[in-house]
Amino acid sequence: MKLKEYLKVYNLTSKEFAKKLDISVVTISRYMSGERFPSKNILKKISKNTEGFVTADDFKNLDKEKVLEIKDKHEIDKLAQQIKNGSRRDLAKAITMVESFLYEDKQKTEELISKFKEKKNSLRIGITGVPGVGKSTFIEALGLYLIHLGLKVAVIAIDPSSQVSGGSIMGDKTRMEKLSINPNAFVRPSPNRGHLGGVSRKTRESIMCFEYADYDVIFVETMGVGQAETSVYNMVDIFLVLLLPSGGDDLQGIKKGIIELADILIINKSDTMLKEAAENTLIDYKNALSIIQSVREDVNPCVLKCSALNKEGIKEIWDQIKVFERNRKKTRSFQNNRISQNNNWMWELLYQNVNDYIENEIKGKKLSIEIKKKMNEKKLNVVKAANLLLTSFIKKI
Ligand SMILES: Nc1nc2c(ncn2[C@@H]2O[C@H](COP(=O)(O)OP(=O)(O)OP(=O)(O)O)[C@@H](O)[C@H]2O)c(=O)[nH]1
Ligand SMILES: [Mg+2]
Repeated sequence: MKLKEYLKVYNLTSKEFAKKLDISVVTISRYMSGERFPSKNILKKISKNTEGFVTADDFKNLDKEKVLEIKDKHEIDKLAQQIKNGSRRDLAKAITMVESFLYEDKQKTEELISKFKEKKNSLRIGITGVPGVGKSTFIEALGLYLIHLGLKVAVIAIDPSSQVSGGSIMGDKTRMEKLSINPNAFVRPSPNRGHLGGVSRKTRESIMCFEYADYDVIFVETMGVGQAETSVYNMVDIFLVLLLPSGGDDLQGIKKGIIELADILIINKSDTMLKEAAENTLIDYKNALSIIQSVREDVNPCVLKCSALNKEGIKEIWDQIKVFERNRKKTRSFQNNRISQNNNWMWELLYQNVNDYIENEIKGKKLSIEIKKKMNEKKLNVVKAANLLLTSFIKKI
């Protein structure tokens, strides 16, 4: 860890730290800027005073990094400003950068996100349901209604996408034709790259970009497969589960676990011949909810019906969402939920980064290949081999 970063975490000034080492503040500034390299003796003292987190490696190439940083920082400053000014082109550019897995883009994303301040009055809404239930049609109907109310709407549609190319295959298949061309809306299909069965690793960063660009409501549409729902649930304020009208007594193929996450269960396609079936399904789920315990403590989930296609029942759903929002803000559970989501996100990112590090920096190294060879020759058992890799590389992470 760089000394500068260490001091920042502990709110220590260079002067205070210099005193601990018994050196002048000028000297410590030179170490931090890369102008001078600390002696062995000083390095020992630094290590002792930083729980071993700041080592000799952290003082190498500091001057080179700085030149790169200034150039990139300038570019990112400009990008952030353009997003704030409402440039759609730059917003799209930022999201592409955020979604990128290139090391350089990752660094730029970190810089960009550090510029963002949390938009206090945004609302993040997750929407899930089996394929074809009408999620996109519903978002289009509700989105257009919200724009009519004067709000700006963003949609992140998580793409089932080819894991092979890693690209987005949904493209024009998002079925939000009117919303996607509205100047107060931004529809973004997002490739999932096989993470958690359908949720893009970068969805949270994209949400932040939209909020910085002053979008009021951000929808996240997920495919309703695997663990995707839980993952989206953990990044939104309100979670909606769309259901189909069914024949009556069966509670569809949807997992009970998903019902427990829902704030509102919505029976869609309550129109034409399905109207009566929708009414029966509504009653079934109302009964089911009386015996299902919601995951969130202060939530009394409810069931509503609508026809996304005919735009019926949309206002009632929005009114209910606003009731949830108001009540939770009153009890502060809304704010507390965001704080705990943020904490979980930090750990999640750490796991992801360690995973990336193993993939990119450890697996291909000569030492790893050699250890693997020894293991295959039965000269090293698998547990020992894994531990050896861990202890060899952990110092470098
Ligand atoms: N009758 C009726 N059809 C609807 C309604 N909502 C959506 N549909 C139709 O259902 C089909 C699927 O709708 P989508 O909105 O694409 O469903 P989705 O859940 O987003 O589908 P995936 O993204 O593939 O999971 C389309 O043909 C829609 O026109 C509705 O309220 N009533
Ligand atoms: Mg869809």
